[in-house]
Amino acid sequence: MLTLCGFAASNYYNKVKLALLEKGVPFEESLAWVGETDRSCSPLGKVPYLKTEHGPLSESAVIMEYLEDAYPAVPLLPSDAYARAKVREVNTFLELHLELEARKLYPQAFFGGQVSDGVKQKVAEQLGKHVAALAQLVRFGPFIAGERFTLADCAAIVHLPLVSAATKSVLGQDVLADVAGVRDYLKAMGERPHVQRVNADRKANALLMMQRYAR
Ligand SMILES: N[C@@H](CCC(=O)N[C@@H](CS)C(=O)NCC(=O)O)C(=O)O
Repeated sequence: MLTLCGFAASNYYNKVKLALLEKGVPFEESLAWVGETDRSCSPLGKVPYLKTEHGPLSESAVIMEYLEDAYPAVPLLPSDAYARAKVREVNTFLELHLELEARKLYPQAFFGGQVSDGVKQKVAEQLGKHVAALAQLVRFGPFIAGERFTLADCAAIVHLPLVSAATKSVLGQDVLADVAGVRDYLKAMGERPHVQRVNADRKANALLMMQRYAR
């Protein structure tokens, strides 16, 4: 049995959890807060990490690819090589160019910290360019990379709401507000039963996390 380790308020944890649920792969969850992770499984102490019968795996993108290879029955990538690459392209823009950039705002958006004006200005500039680039790639047809639910949807569903919330809160403007189709897409994805489970668990875990920080 696979064990997904981390905490359900984490977007990267939830991306993998959603992939496991959508693929119908049985798994258990094991709560590991940042600072309490098993470094023999996750060398940088990041979550999520996955315990498999063969040993541990860290880095969510690697875990997603492993799940595709090891559990191909319900694929989250198309079979054609170019189509697979196009899904990975959308995924890379979402994670590398949007989420990682917006993440610089999270200390102020979600953790009561402060981000300097210099950082805010740089992030706003970068996200302006990167969001326009992503808009060129997304399909919403009805899924983010086309006709099928893929691993790029797992990423979009967990990352896009955070990018919106962080930029709205810290920059005063949701950088995704003008991207046609995002709002309807997220609404439609939110109706999927597995997304609803992930979101319910996320909310419960976020409360727990706040209580921990308040101690
Ligand atoms: N590249 C990593 C990023 C994961 C990540 O940043 N996780 C956050 C929680 S959402 C974390 O563990 N942060 C603690 C840290 O970076 O030390 C992945 O895709 O798994």
